[in-house]
Amino acid sequence: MSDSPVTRGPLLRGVVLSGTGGVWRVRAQDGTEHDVSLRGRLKQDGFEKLAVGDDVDIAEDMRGGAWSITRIHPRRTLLARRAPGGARGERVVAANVDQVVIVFAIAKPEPHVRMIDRFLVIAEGNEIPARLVLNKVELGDPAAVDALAANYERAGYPVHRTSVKQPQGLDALRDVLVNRVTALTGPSGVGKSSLINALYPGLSLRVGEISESVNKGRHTTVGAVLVPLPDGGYVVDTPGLREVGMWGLPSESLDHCFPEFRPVLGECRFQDCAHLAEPGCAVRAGVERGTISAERHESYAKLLMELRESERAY
Ligand SMILES: Nc1nc2c(ncn2[C@@H]2O[C@H](COP(=O)(O)OP(=O)(O)OP(=O)(O)O)[C@@H](O)[C@H]2O)c(=O)[nH]1
Ligand SMILES: [Mg+2]
Ligand SMILES: [Zn+2]
Repeated sequence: MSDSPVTRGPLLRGVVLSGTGGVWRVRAQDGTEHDVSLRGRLKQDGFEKLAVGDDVDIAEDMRGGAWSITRIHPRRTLLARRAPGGARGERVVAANVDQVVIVFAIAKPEPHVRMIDRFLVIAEGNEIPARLVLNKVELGDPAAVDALAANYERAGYPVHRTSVKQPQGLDALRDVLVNRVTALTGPSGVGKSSLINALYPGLSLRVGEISESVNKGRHTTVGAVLVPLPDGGYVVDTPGLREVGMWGLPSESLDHCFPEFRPVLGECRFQDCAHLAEPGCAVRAGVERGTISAERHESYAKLLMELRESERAY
């Protein structure tokens, strides 16, 4: 590159914490943080695709003291919002997210099962493991908590029962955040910030507020923000996930996003069974037998209608 500066400070490896389009904040393995830009060649290679969570090499430009990204390492995972109709043109929310942690409250606000299932489908659609946190359990009748949890445990999701007000379940939750990149999500008021503050008292992290305040400012292109945790790992705050809009998942793939359906998906009488009213449907048979929760199946049906509608509109 004719205009490439002659860089050559030592290379540092780091993680992209945030970005505003041109300048990215990178946290190196030694804990130092740098504002960096993409170098000419990487930029030309189409790396407007660079995302929060990317694992990169950075180097200091010895002429100007500016830092730039010299290499983007292969991604483990990709949390992306697909274009409708299954077209390519996806919008990357964050790279290298290891898990999605979905927080709901037992009460105040009441848990909305359709919304829980929607978050889970987003995780499944991106092939990222998910777990559920039921917070404010001290407000609920234990039997009701168990009944709600059972729907998800039966589907194979780990469920954490937590309370910030009458502390419980906090150590177990901290254990699963350590050394992983976690997209923490859930509706407003369920206690996401309270949980993080209870787990990491020194951190005074206000998950949600960070990206919201950035997004309300001038830099509307800013998506997720990665927040380093004191004992290793990161929490990603993803405004894109919270909106839970249309993710462009092809409607035919929705059944695969319900893990408890998967074992029987080949057994329906019709190969293109939508698991609604078709005769010989193995999924509905599972609902009748009680191996698949009726609530989950109902969510599936609602989400399917939604996806089909958006496909028609597209
Ligand atoms: N009773 C009870 N209240 C809680 C618990 N955890 C959090 N809260 C309260 O719930 C309210 C909302 O908590 P936040 O932590 O701000 O919720 P949030 O999920 O971060 O909400 P947003 O930032 O709007 O997305 C606060 O008044 C908290 O004190 C809990 O375990 N039990
Ligand atoms: Mg919050
Ligand atoms: Zn079927």
